[in-house]
Amino acid sequence: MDYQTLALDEHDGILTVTVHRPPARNALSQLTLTELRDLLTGLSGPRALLLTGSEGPAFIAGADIREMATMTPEEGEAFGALGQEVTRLIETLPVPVIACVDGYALGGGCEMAMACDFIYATRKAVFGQPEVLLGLIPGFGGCVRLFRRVGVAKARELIYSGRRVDAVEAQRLGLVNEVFDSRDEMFAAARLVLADIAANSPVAVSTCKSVINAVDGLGVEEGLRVELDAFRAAFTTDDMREGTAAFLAKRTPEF
Ligand code: CO8
Repeated sequence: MDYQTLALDEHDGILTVTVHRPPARNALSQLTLTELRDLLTGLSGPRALLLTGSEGPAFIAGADIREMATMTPEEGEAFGALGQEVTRLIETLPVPVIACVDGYALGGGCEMAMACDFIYATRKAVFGQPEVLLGLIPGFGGCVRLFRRVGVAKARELIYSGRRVDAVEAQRLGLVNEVFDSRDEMFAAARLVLADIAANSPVAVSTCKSVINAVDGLGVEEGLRVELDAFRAAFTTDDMREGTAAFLAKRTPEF
């Protein structure tokens, strides 16, 4: 399929999705969000995804302010719902997703990154939720996901102030997994970690992702129940028989 605001590239089972709107600093327009939704709905095939922005000052400079400026409340709600749907599609994809952030990840850009499993960043990356500067609030999951990553006190501070943080501070806060000197190093490291993950049972990795998503917000007892059900289900898989047999036979498993 042809996309006007996305560039796709698939290598070794890793699909790189690049938001490509350089004149608008890769801001998320209705078209971009619709294209992301169409791409991600029912996506199967790739064993992992990298989400990034076209090379330049920004990863994604947020939701499209030009479009939002004249929206009615109903249009704003529909736009927010579309953005939330995209973040949820990313979050629940059965394969690992890494955000590769090189430049500004503001507002909806930070929210897109937070929907990914890990965030890798270059030293040039800048994160923030500056919606209140525009009379808006985070609408693509920022109020829901930021405190889960950085704790409620820091999330409140960042959301109320709109303050931007650089990559090193974002890593210290727990938002970013790793910081790299260059874009190339960041992509190489992302591919390396995905290659490591690819050596593991894909069913088990995907189950871990869905359990971690499912227990988010549950109490300990309920969470442990969800984990136990998934643990039980692992015993029905060929991967579990192969993985344990390979360990005992001192050979590499074939998943
Ligand atoms: N939307 C639309 N256009 C944008 C955006 C954006 N978010 N960001 C930049 N642009 C455009 C500029 O308008 C400018 O266009 P033009 O050339 O036509 O004037 C062009 O990109 C270049 O912008 P700058 O000259 O400002 O570029 P710089 O490299 O100097 O600065 C920044 C880059 C720091 C990223 C700066 O552009 C900036 O601060 N952008 C806005 C960042 C922001 O506030 N983002 C949050 C937006 S709100 C949001 O994301 C809410 C999400 C939830 C929505 C829920 C819906 C209900």
